[in-house]
Amino acid sequence: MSGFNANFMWGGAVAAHQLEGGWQEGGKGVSVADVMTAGAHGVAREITDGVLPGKNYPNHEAIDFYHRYKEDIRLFAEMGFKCFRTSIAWTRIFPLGDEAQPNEAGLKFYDDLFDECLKYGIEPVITLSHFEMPYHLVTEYGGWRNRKLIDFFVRFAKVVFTRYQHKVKYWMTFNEINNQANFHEDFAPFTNSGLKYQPGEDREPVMYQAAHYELVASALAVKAARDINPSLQIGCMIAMCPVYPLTCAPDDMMMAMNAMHRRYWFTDVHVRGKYPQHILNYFARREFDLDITEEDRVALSEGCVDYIGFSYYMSFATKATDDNPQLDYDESKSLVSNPYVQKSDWGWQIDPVGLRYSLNWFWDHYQLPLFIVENGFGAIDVQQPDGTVDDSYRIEYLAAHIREMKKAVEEDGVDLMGYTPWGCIDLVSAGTGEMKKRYGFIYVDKNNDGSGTLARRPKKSFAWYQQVIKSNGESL
Ligand code: P53
Repeated sequence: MSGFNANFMWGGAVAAHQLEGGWQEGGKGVSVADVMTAGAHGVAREITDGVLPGKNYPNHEAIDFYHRYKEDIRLFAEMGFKCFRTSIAWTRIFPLGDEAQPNEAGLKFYDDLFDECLKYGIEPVITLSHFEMPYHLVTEYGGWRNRKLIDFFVRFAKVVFTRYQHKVKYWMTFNEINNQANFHEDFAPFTNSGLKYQPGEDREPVMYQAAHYELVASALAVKAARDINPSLQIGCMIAMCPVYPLTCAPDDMMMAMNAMHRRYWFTDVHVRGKYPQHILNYFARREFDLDITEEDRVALSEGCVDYIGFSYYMSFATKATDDNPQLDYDESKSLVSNPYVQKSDWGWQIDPVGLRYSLNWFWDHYQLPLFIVENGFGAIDVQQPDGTVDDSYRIEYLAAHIREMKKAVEEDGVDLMGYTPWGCIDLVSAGTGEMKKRYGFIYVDKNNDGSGTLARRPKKSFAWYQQVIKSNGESL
């Protein structure tokens, strides 16, 4: 038993659009996150045609990190963060996405932000595309259904790799690239890929085409990073929700296997540089006519990632049904409730053991270093009249997950680089646009309707996580 190594990367994770605000400052362009209204559990966020008057767009101000980042990073430093995962808002660097030259004011903002982190010895970990691509690329090009997006993304990647190579070592290309496996809903296709579908359009091949262009763009970015500075480490970012069979009936097991195929082939391409045969056979069976060229195949094989970043919040369960003889997994209708686990107020299945399982699954498949770049408990926190928040349920959730992560490292021998819990400071929920779905160690006084002073205040979990880091995961 060895425990976590001495340079284990404890920290926290956020994404630019969910906390920065300042949506029009420093020359920033409109992103896909800027045209999404606030929803709620069971109420989808509305994707509007541009920014419309009278609508509530929670990401426009978010928690105003754009102006308050010094105060927030000081609090992260107080907790003892070794690293801080955020994203670079593409629209601060290329406001429209298709410009030839980057926006200096945007580049300067991230220079200052990274300097502020480094001042405290906090290493920035950066996602290039986290649900915030330029909206102009949606209206002018149809989002990632268009091959031209590859060049725009690679240009963006090269600019930021070059600019920040001495400040940022760890990068990831596309956040939760596999969320779009759930293509029947409007959310993931839009946030992942800027896809808007025509009524009646066959969505599935469009999703595979968009994902293919993203995978090629990711591979070309990895290759570019190595040319710019071989010390840069570029990872992928996968939303890991392991899919269990509801029973041990063989068909349920095959259904779960197919589900894993359909959700995680993206990882195979990122890591091994080629498509797994099962998905190629599926494309052939469904007669999808995808634009995948020989040049693309070469690019994929030359741009394999250095590590696997992933989020883990919950596990899924599935079962075979009579009306599905091929046992095809369709995320919008193949999921069932797991009777053995509890659920959050937003219906997310709480399953710490699933994290140990996921770590082993990734390690067994790929033998690449792993990085848990998101994990956390979205809950309604109540601030007491004296300003304190007792979020013991969050401490319990995180401690249970860290215990399982420890077993994966100590008992199972998984190579784990670090752990950055999601929403280390309260921020706008991606899925619902709410403020009230909180994840933070730091409470932010802001409400769903946009009211609040934006004041920051550590919760009970703040001191707890400080001890976790200080003891390198021993004191839980
Ligand atoms: P929210 C679905 C399933 C798993 C992770 O999510 C997901 C989603 C999308 O909602 O997103 C990731 O805010 C994502 C973050 C997001 C976080 O999980 O809906 O990378 O941007 O905020 C939590 O509760």
